[in-house]
This record gives sequence, structure tokens and C-alpha cells, in this order.
Amino acid sequence: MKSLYTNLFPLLAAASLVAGQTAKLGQWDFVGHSGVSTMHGILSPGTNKVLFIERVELATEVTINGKPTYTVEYDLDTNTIRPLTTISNTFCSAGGYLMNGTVMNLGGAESAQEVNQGFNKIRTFEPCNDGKCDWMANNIDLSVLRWYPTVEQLADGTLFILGGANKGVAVNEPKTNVPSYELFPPRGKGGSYPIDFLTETLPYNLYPSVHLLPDSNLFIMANTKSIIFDTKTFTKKTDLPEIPGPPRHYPLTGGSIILPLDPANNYEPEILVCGGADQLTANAKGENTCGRIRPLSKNPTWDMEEMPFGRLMPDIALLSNGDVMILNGCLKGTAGFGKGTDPVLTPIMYNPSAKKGARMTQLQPSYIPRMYHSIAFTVPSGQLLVSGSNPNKNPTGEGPYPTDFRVELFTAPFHFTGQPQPWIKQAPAEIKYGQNFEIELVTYSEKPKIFVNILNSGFVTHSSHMSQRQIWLESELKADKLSLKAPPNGGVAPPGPYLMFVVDNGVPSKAVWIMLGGK
Ligand SMILES: *[C@@H]1O[C@H](CO)[C@@H](O)[C@H](O)[C@H]1NC(C)=O
Ligand SMILES: [Cu+2]
Repeated sequence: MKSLYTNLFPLLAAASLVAGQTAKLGQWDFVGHSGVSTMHGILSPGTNKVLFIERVELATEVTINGKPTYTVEYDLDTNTIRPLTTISNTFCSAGGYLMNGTVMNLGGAESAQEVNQGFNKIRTFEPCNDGKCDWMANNIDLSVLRWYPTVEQLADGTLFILGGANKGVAVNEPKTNVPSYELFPPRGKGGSYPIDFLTETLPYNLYPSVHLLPDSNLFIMANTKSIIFDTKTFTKKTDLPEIPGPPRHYPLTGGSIILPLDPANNYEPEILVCGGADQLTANAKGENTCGRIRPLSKNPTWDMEEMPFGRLMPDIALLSNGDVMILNGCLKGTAGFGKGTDPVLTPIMYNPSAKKGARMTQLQPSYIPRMYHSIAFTVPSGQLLVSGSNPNKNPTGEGPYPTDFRVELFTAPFHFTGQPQPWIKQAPAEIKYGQNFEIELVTYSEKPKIFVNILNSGFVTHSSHMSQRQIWLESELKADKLSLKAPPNGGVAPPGPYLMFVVDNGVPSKAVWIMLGGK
């Protein structure tokens, strides 16, 4: 069989050569095939499975009853795929969790290959462990067409759906711009409401950055501008200073993240924005700066730092120990089909609590270019899933950057200290805001030094990690029981499913799923 996979096998030998350096630099493992090109990815809550979603295109190898489909459930235990139904075209869509753990995927593109248009469609998925769940069409549509919108979960669990374009575009413009937001579930009469910020930030305002702040308001960024948006009145509250350097959004795509929130500093939020491209040409240079800002401080300013190299289309992912990985992407060009070159294979580990200048460490390079349409996020094992790359209009094994179906797991250096991982033996399935609760823990260290966090790995697409969030919990160790306190409210941690990791002397456990909610 002539398969898109045939170009991979010589590379496997190369992977094992690096084994000796794992302790210091981390380790890449090629674990399986994604079947579809992994343009979007999200964990299926309560399971060890991931949902991969691509766009409707030619030549996918995954079918249901002989018909191609464009989304699968990937099982991390067996590294196998289960084809799911394509309800409507998911091309450049967005998503997240409802507070009961239902997975939402919304927005998209025109009808193609006998699949309905998805611009204003909402698709839902109720997670399962029995192989019986599938995508379903939601009975309410979005109120307008949205391609490249962003979704962020609000403090009460509602999804805030922002922006996009009313058709696929290389660069957004006034006639394609959708400068509005809407909520899911809709409130009152529903509908979309205008937001001037998305007019002021043309043309670089697609997949805008949106991060929920602990005061329940939103940090919104597009192009070089950012604001705080009040979620009671749904109006702009404050303008923040402009980030130095080039625009940071599509097609000059950079990445952004809210750093882990910590009760030790009263959950003071910090936003980190890295990478992008310096101009809208094929010769554009990957931007090498990161900006970091405290949006709720008295005088918010962008504190700039340099990465060892530039990076367009970075994925910025939270790791199980609270460090941040900056990976994937390339050094030259812009986002879009065939528009990026010179892959950056070396990931950066960013330690948010280190001093400026000492935060970034270069890790083991991958051997797979992860260009346009690739993803990365932390999975229940505590490893980072890295997949995708399809800068081609349709999947192809040809060209400088063939469509890549290899799923990798990256195991970070902190797993190779020689100390066994702590083990969460027993934990509640659900916790309520402010609740004190206990978990049973097995640790192997002589002097346990325990920290616990909960993590939402987010809905990941196009360098955008929607609703990605990590919160440290107050904790106290008594014999083999660990006393913990749930986050105080939904501004700190919106209700819904989280992975909970215990970190002992820097070594994280595997995660258990926990539902956060209630009063
Ligand atoms: C989750 O909530 C949504 C919206 O309220 C609802 O439609 C869905 O049935 C719920 N799912 C479960 C499993 O309860
Ligand atoms: Cu795209």
C-alpha cells in the first residue's frame, strides 16, 4: 500500500540515538498514528483519550462505512484510533469544555466533500470509556458565521466566543471581520454583541488571545493591543500598553498563556506572549521576544525577554510540574498553507518562577518539523502530546513539509531524576470551591516536598490554547494523607474537569481527573 506513513520509518532509528541524553534534555517517543491531520486537539475528560479534529479535505485515510471522516478519538493506552462522525466542516474551529465535562467544538468553514458547512455550527461530545460516544449536532447554532474564533470559559462556566471571520481568508479585512462576541449557553435573547477592539486590531485579530483573570474579567489581546474586558457589563474596562515588537496574531502567529496561578501570591495573574513574525512576507523572520505582563497590577507593563531563537507558530503548553514548554513552529515566513519554512526543532522549557535571564532551557530537539496545523498539550501521564503539521491544502507525503501523522510524547527532564513518581492512590471525583479535602498518596522520597496543581490542557489549535489553565492548591501533608483546599472561585478556576498532579521534590505523578464546581 502506498501510504502517507511510508516516509517515517528510517527516522525511527535516529530517535533511539538520543536516549543517553534523556536525563538532562528530555525524551521524544513516537507512539502512534493520528489517522487524521491533527489541526485541533483536546482531552476527552475522565478518560485517557484525546479528540483529534482536522478539516474536511481530500485523501484522509480514515473512514466510516467507506466514507472519509475527519475526526477521531485517539486512545493513549493502546495508541489506536476510533473514527468519529464529521457533523459539519470543522476547518479552523474552536472549543472547550462545559462545566459538566461535555466537549464543545464550534465554528468552521464551508461545506465540502458532502459535509455540511460548519461556520455557525456547534458540535458536542459526551466523553465515554466504552467506545460508544460520538460528535452530535447541537440544536442551537452560533448567531453568526465564525472561522478562526476563540473560546474561553468564564468564571460561571459559560463559554465566551469571540471574533473570527465570515469566510476563510489569508489576512482578515473589514468585509470578512466578525467583531463580536456571544455566549454559550446563550443568555436572554442570545445573539452576538459588537466589540470595537476587534475592529481596532485589524488585520491581525484572528484567533485572538483570551485569558480569564482571577477577578472574573478577561484579558483580550490581538495584534499588539490588549484590554481588560468586564464580564459583568461586557464592556472594555481598561486599555493595557501595547506589546513591543510585531503583531502576534494570524498570520503573524505567536502564542500566549496565563501562567500557573498560585495562592502564595493571592493568584496574581501573569500573561506570557511569545514569538510571531515580523512582517507579512515570505521572508518574515520568526520573532524571538516574549513579553510578560501583570494585567491586574497598578501599572501593568510588558517585561520583555529574548528566546535563544525566533519562532513563528509556537505552541505554549503548561507541563505537569508548572513549567511551560515553548515548541513547534518555524523560523521564517508566516502562517498559512505553504507559507512557513525553516522548522524550529528545539523546544524551550520556561520556568516562570526563575529570575529573568535564567528562565529558559533548550531541550532535546525533535526530529519532526511541526509546522502550520500542529498541536501540543499535556496528557494524563504527565507527558506532552505533540502531533500534527499540515501546511498543505490537502494531505500529502510530498513537498518540503509533508503532512505528518506521527503522534509523539515528550517526557520532560524532571521525569528522569531517578526518583519514582509519587502515586495518587485515592482522590475524590468531585470538589467544590473552597472545600477542604484529602487524597491518599504514595511517595518514595525520604523528605517529601509536595505541591499539587490542577490543569486544564485546553482546546488547542493554531498556537491557540483555549482555556488552558493551571492552579496550585493549598496543601498540607499528614502521614500518607494529603490535605488540600479547592480553589476559592470560578475566576481562579472555572467549573469543569481538570487533571490533578501531585509534584514531590519536583517529580510529578500521573494525573487523576477531578471535577471542580458547586458553591
Ligand atoms: C452537560 O450540559 C449540557 C448543557 O447544559 C447538556 O446539554 C448535556 O446533556 C450535559 N451532559 C451531561 C452528561 O449531563
Ligand atoms: Cu489554519
